[in-house]
Amino acid sequence: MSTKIMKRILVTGATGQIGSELTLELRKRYGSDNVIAAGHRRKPSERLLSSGPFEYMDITKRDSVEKLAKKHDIDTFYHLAAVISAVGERNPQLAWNVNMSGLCNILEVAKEHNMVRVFWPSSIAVFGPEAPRVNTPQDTVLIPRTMYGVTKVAGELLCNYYFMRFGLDVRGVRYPGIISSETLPGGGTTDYAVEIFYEAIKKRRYTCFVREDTVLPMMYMPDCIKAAINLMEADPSRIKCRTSYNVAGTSFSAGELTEEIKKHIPEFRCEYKPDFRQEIADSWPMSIDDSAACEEWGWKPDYDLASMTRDMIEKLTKRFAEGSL
Ligand code: AKB
Repeated sequence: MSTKIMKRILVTGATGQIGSELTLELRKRYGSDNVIAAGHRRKPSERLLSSGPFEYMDITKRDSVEKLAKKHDIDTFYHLAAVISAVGERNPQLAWNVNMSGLCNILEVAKEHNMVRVFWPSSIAVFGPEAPRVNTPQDTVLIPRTMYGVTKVAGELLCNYYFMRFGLDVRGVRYPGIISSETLPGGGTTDYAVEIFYEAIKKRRYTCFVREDTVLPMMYMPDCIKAAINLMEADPSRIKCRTSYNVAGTSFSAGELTEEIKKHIPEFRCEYKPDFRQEIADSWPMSIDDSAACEEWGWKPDYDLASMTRDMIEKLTKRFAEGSL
């Protein structure tokens, strides 16, 4: 197993919710010019553009991936580009194409160029209603009901295959819903847990697309970034799981989130009008057993519902006052 050092990193999906913040953190750690941000459709923010190199790339075209890898002498991929759950249910063919051919291209180029390491995020969407919903174990039955979940299960197996067959150092985590104050998520089932904050600040009202009693596992962005970086920087001998690790942040219901926001904004009101995303939410875990990640590479989240809510409200209030929300 490679003990070579990661020096030149390409982040796919760098304009997305996770990519836009992870790229900035990687630039701080590895040097601005050593972290290349790649995006496709979404316009990159001023901060992303001014802090280091940015390139357009079509992840579904192997040539496009190969060209950038060669041009920038890339040795590490953080492959975040994906179509997520709700958009994937509207266009399953697109989700299959982007998620599977994208991952295949990344793994092939990484293998062919003898790269040091690949990070690829899986999701709680790998689980379906047959899996235990409380404290969902690392190893359990994976029969997802969404195309996004299908591509994550297939992707996990593919990553494991490239590790076993070619010795490629691929690492991944199963992210829960991610809550963040910089970039909005792009069409997931857990998006309500981000939108609710934006609307609470802007309008003091929100119509939530899942029931009040819907409980899902969530994670605040600083923990999300910490999970990716800690896993990628862990000694290879500590990584026992090559499909993807369960990682937990904090679990709460939509109603509990509303109550927590009301502690800061007492006039805030939330209505609940479930749509097609309710069925997806009901097929996912309510909480996650992440003991393997904790024991093997020292995973530990920093934020709970109260500390995350406080920080989100502080950050979004500032952005609102500056006119950038
Ligand atoms: C989604 O809701 O689709 C994502 C996820 C849990 O992977 N946030």
